[in-house]
Amino acid sequence: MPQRRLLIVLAVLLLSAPSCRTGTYDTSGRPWPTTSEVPTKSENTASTTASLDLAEFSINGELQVPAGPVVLTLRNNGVIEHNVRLVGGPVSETLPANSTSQFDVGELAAGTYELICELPGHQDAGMIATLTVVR
Ligand SMILES: [Cu+2]
Repeated sequence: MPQRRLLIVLAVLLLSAPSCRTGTYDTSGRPWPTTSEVPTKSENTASTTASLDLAEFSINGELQVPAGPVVLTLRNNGVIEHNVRLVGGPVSETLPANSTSQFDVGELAAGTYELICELPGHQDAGMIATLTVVR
């Protein structure tokens, strides 16, 4: 009776499979990893974060970063609003006094870049700095 034997094997498999799975899921007590915790191949280069302080009228802070993706954490310590333009590249949002903002400037190759505040008169008053990107 080979067919009957096969049916018994199938029945045993069907009955045992759910109980195995239940044990594995319920006793771990740990959440499954979310997709954000599993890096994809295109995201395996972590971006560098550098902090810059804005004021009347200056741009100071971490002005040397390694080549690659760069995010600038801007802090406006001044009493009026400011922004930051990577000359030849993107511009940040305009920050009100006493606020912070993340400014993703993208991927930077080694070299020097000028950072300025674009609000009228601010660059001439001193809001200009050189960001050095090193290999
Ligand atoms: Cu400014």
